[in-house]
Amino acid sequence: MFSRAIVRTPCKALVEGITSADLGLPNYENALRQHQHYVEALQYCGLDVTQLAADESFPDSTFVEDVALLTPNCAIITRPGAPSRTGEVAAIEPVIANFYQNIEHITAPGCVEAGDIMMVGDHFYIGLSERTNQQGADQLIAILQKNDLSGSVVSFSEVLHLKTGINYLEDNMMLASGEFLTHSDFSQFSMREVPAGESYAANSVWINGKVLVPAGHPQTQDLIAKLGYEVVTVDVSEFQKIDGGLSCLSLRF
Ligand code: CIR
Repeated sequence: MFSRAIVRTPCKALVEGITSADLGLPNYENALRQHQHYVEALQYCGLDVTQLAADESFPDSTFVEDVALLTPNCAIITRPGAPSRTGEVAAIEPVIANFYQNIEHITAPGCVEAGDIMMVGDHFYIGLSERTNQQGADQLIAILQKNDLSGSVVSFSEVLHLKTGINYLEDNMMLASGEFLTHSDFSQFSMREVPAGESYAANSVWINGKVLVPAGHPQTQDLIAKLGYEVVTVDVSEFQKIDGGLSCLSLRF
């Protein structure tokens, strides 16, 4: 169960965020509105939300998930692999220090973005991507082991971050699309396939027995509801325009 979340208000420079999508530029006013609804959805899931002020120095700074991994035993400040995002960590550490005494760090030449990390109980799957390298994963696994947790690396090629394509819905269930459906690292889990045309909804988020699902993905909403979860839909279409999903907009702990 989670009790808290940290989010950061989108900045006006959001329109300059890194993107591979062909969906046009985000509209700032809409992004602000959608972000506020996202905060309300987190609160509805029982989380006490700390909302940080917009940081104009970093266009992608609203995607706070990538800059830290918050576990029950320790916090780990990552080292984003995107050069324009590396500096985001300095602003998040003092915030995390309000909640954690045990703070560890990924250091050069290691790179990790926590969108590549999926928690399954005490184990953390670490995707190797263009943003997370082997050195970063090795450092992270050593830190996890020191803190009575474990980690393992996952190779993939089709998406930006690991959690762009697969997310744990608890109770041994994975919600997945594409290459992850048949990935040998996840063969022990019960796979739930994201319906065709809705792959963006693979990034749905389990929070305290409810599941946040991006609006506009009715078949995925239906699938998750049939699994017995209360579905909470949130429109994050402005963030999708710059490759952001539901999970990246918060740190949950
Ligand atoms: C980026 O490319 O870094 C941002 N535009 C999107 C980050 C999305 N984060 C995530 O999936 N965890």
